[in-house]
Amino acid sequence: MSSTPSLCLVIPCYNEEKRLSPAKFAEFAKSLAFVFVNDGSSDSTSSVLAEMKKTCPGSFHVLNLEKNQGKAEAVRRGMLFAAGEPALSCIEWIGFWDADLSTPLSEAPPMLDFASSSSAAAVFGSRIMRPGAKINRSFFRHMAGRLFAFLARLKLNAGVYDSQCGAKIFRRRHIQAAFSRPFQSRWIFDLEIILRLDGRVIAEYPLSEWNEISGSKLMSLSSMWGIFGELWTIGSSETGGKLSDK
Ligand SMILES: Nc1nc2c(ncn2[C@@H]2O[C@H](COP(=O)(O)OP(=O)(O)O)[C@@H](O)[C@H]2O)c(=O)[nH]1
Ligand SMILES: [Mg+2]
Repeated sequence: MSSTPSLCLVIPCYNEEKRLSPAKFAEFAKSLAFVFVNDGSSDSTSSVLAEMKKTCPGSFHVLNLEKNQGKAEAVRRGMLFAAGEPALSCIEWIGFWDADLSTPLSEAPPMLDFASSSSAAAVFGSRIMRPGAKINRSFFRHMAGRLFAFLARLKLNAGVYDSQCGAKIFRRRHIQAAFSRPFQSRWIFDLEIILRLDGRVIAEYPLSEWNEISGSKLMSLSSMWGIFGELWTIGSSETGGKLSDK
């Protein structure tokens, strides 16, 4: 791996003092740059991040949002920060990655190689259950994900296997198209990104490993209703609510 990072990952952090693993991020500080977005956490996330930054000042950047804005807005702000930060201006790929490292950071370098050798504008991590891959996901979540993908195809013509995985990377020149405007949805902004990138190639990278980590702040039975409800509403102002047939 080269010493100049080619990939910067934005890590949205909301009350992550217990789940953040400074050692795991430090292990990748030579090959990756990180922008941690502290989204108005009320626990000690901000001091954990400040300590982490001291250990790797060149690779770790911290953006503090005063009030909690939700994952979509925290990611959006982090992506725009990374794209505009002079110290990161040589980095061609910028992405976002869940703080709990459900997708281990060891997936990032091969995903970047895959992306760099493609013509894709964006590459999404995809939790495809296949021989040899360690995808540790509950049966319920897996089935909910399959149903969601089916409905997303039906409603938006979004033919993507896994739109909701929290590991996605983007070529720098497409970041404005995907992130310049605030998202309408709270849970499924990933689908809004797909709609915004209409006409550009989005590739899916089959992850070798993904682990369900407890302590989810986004997913509950009640949020499922919100998620399916948002699917029905987000389309209306994004490219007429449906991707073009290509
Ligand atoms: N900024 C922000 N991030 C959040 C919020 N809720 C969850 N996240 C982040 O979103 C990512 C995924 O959250 P997680 O709780 O693991 O949800 P999961 O997708 O159900 O596993 C983590 O990086 C969280 O810190 C929130 O309100 N604001
Ligand atoms: Mg999680």
